[in-house]
Amino acid sequence: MADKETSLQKISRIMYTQVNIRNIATSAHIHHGKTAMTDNLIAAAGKMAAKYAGSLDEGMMTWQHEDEQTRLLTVDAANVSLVHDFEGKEYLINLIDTPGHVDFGGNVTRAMRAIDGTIVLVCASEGIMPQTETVIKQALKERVKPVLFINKVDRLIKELKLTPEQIQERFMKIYRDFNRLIENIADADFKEKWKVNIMDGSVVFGSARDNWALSIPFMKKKGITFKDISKIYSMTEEERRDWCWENAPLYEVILDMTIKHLPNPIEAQKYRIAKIWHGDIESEMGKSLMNCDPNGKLAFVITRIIIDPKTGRELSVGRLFSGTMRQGTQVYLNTAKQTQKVQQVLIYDSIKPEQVEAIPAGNVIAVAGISGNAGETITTEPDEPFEELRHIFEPVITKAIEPVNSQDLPKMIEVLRKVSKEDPSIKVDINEETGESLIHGMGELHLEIIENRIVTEKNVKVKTSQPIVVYRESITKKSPEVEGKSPNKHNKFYVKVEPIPEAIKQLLVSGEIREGPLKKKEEDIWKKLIDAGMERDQAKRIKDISGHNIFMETTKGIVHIGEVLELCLEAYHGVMKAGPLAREPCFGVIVNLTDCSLHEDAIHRGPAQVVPAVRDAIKEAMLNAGPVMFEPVQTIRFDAPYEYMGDISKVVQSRRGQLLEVAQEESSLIAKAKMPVAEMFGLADVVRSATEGRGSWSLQNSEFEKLPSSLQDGVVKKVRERKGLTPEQR
Ligand SMILES: Nc1nc2c(ncn2[C@@H]2O[C@H](COP(=O)(O)OP(=O)(O)OP(=O)(O)O)[C@@H](O)[C@H]2O)c(=O)[nH]1
Ligand SMILES: [Mg+2]
Repeated sequence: MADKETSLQKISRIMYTQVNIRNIATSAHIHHGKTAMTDNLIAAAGKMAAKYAGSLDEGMMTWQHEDEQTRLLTVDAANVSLVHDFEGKEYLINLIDTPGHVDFGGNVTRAMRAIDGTIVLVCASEGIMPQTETVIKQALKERVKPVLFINKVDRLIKELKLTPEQIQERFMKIYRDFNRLIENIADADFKEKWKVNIMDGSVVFGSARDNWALSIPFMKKKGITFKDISKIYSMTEEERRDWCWENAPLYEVILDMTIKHLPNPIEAQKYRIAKIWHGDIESEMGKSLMNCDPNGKLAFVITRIIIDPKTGRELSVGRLFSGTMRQGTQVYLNTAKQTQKVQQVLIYDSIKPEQVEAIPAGNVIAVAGISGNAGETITTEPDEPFEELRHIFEPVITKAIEPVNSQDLPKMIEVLRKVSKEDPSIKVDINEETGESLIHGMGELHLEIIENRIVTEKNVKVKTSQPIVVYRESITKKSPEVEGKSPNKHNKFYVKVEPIPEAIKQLLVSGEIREGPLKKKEEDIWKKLIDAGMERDQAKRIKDISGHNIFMETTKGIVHIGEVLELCLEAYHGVMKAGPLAREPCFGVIVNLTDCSLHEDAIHRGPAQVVPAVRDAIKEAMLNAGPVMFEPVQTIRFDAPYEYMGDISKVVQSRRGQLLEVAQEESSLIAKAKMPVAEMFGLADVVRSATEGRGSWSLQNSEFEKLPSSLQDGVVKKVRERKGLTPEQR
C-alpha cells in the first residue's frame, strides 16, 4: 500500500521519472543561511519535528564533521535527497548544501557540475555580498539556473525595525542587484531568460531560522500582505510558529519555487552539455547526453570523493548524465585511463546514502568500488571526457608539513594523498625521501581545518611550518633560439620562448580557452587565439596548454618528430612545474620547439636522451628571456563601520597594499584593496583588533602580479634557500 512505502522506496520509484527530478544546490555568501534552510527542508520531509526545526543549538543535520559543529560553519558540501508533492505529483529533489566560506569555494565549483539549478540565498540585512557574485559566476559557468531567496527577513523587522514599505524597498534593491549580476555574467542566450521575477515566484523571501518563506504569488493565494509579516514578530513564539506553519511554510514555498522555476535534468542537459562536454553532439554519446537517456551510453562525472574514516570505503558522488548505473558494471575512467568495477550504487535518502541495484540518468548518485578523482568522467568504453572541473582560484597558501614522529612518515604520506583526493582544492607535493612535504590550500582557515582533520580524524600527529607563499616564474621578452643537446650528443633540440601576449593570457586565466592537450583539429580554440592576435600558422601548431603556458611545435620536415613529441611535452611540463629561477611553477610562457635533429636509431633517442635535452633548452631559453617572479595578489573587500576607515587604510598601507575603492553605505564602509598574499598572514586577526571586532574582510579576486624589482633577487634567494638548491642547480 502506498502509505506503507518507506522514503527510500519512494525515492527509488521517483528517480525513474526524470521530469519529476530537480538537481539543485544552495549557494550564497558565508552565513547567509544555506544550512539552516537545508535543515528545515530535511525536517519537513519528515526526518525531524518540522515545526520545531531550525534550532542551531542542536547542531545542523548536514554538518558531518566535528569541526563544522564547533566552528558553526559548513566546510564540506552535503548531499541530501527528499520528496516533495507539488500540484498532485511527487518530485525528487537532490540537493547539495554548499559552504559559503571562500576557502571552501572549490566545493561549490564541483557541486555545480552535478546540478541544474541553485537557490541563491541573500541575507536581507547584508544584501548582495562579494561571495554572492562569485557563486553566481560559478553557477552560470556550468549553466546552472539560479533563483533567489532573500533570507533573514526577521532581522529587518526585529533588529532594523523597518516599516513594511522600507522592507519592500530593501527587497527591490536586492532583486535589482541580483538581476544585474545575471545580466552581466550569463551567456548571451540566458541574460534575459534567467533573470528572476518577483511576480512569478522565482523570488522568495523569508527566514530560514524562523522557518517561514513567502513569494508574491503565494501571498496572493493566501491573502497575506506585508503588514501581516511585520506583525508576526509581535506574536509569542508559539503563536508565530503556528502562524508560519499555517500560512508560510518554508519548505512548501521554497520547494514549490524549485519545482516550478528550476529545470528537470532532461530540459537542463539540452543546453548544459554543449557548455561542459566538447565531444561530437551527433555521436551516439552526444545524443545520449543531450537526451539524458537512461537507455543510452553510460556517462557519470565524479564531483566529490568521500572516504569513510572507519571502513576506508571510498564513495564517488556525482552526476549521472546518461545511461543507467548498475552494480557490478565494468567501467572506464577516462582521465585515469583505467577499467574498474562498480561494486555498489547508492542514492541519498535524506542525508544517508542507501544502496540500490541501479539508478537511471538524471540523478545525483554515489558509487562504491571505483577509485578516481573528482572531475573524472566514467563511461563503459573510452570516450570524450567532460570539461575539467577548474576552480576560479588556485591554492596560494602553503605550509610545510611533517610527522611529529618520523616513523609516521609513510602513514602521513598516505593520509595526505587521501586528503587531497577528498578535497581537490588541497594540493600536496610529497617528497618521499626527505619527508618534507608541502600542502597548498586556499587560505589560512582551509589549512588549519585540514591540519586539524589529519590529527583528529586520520590520527597522525603532524607539525606544520609558518605559511609560505608560492610564486610564479615568467618571462618578459623573447629569447633567442637555444640549443639543447642530449647526453649522448646525438640529438639536438632548438627552442625559443616568449611571453604570452596579454590578450591571450586573459583567455587562459578566465578559462575561456580550456587547458589540456590539443587535438589535430581545434577550430574553436584556434579561432579564439587568432581573434586575440596569434598567427594562424602558430595557433595550429599548439600541442598543449597547461598552467597558463603554451607549447607549440613548428619544426619542418622532421621525419621522427611524432615519436619524440610526447617526450618533449614531458620536458615542457617538468619545467613549467618548476622553473629555472627558483623551481616555482611557471606561467605566461610560450615554448616553441622550432627545430631538431634526431638520431636515426630509435634506441638512441629515448626518454633519457630527449627529456633532459629539451628541459635544458627550455630553461636556458627562459633565463635569456628576462625571467621574473610573480607573486599572488588578492583583491579583498573590507566591511566595517565607517569610523574605522583610517584604521583600515593603515592596515592596507603597512602591508604593501593599495586601496582601490572606498564607498559609504549608510554608516558602513566598504573598501576594496589589493594586497600581496605574502603580507596577508594573520590579516583576519589584525583587522579584528584594528576595528574592535566590528570589521571583516573577504576575498574577491586572486591573481599574480610582477613582484616589485627591488624584491626580486631577495625572494629568489629565499625560495632557493628553503628548497636547498645550490647556485648551479636550475
Ligand atoms: N536572524 C536570522 N538568522 C539566521 C537565519 N538563517 C540563518 N541564520 C543564522 O545565520 C548563521 C549562519 O547560518 P547557516 O545556516 O549556518 O549559514 P550558511 O549559509 O550555511 O553558512 P556557511 O555554510 O558557513 O556559509 C547562524 O547563526 C544562523 O542561525 C534567519 O533567517 N534569520
Ligand atoms: Mg552552511
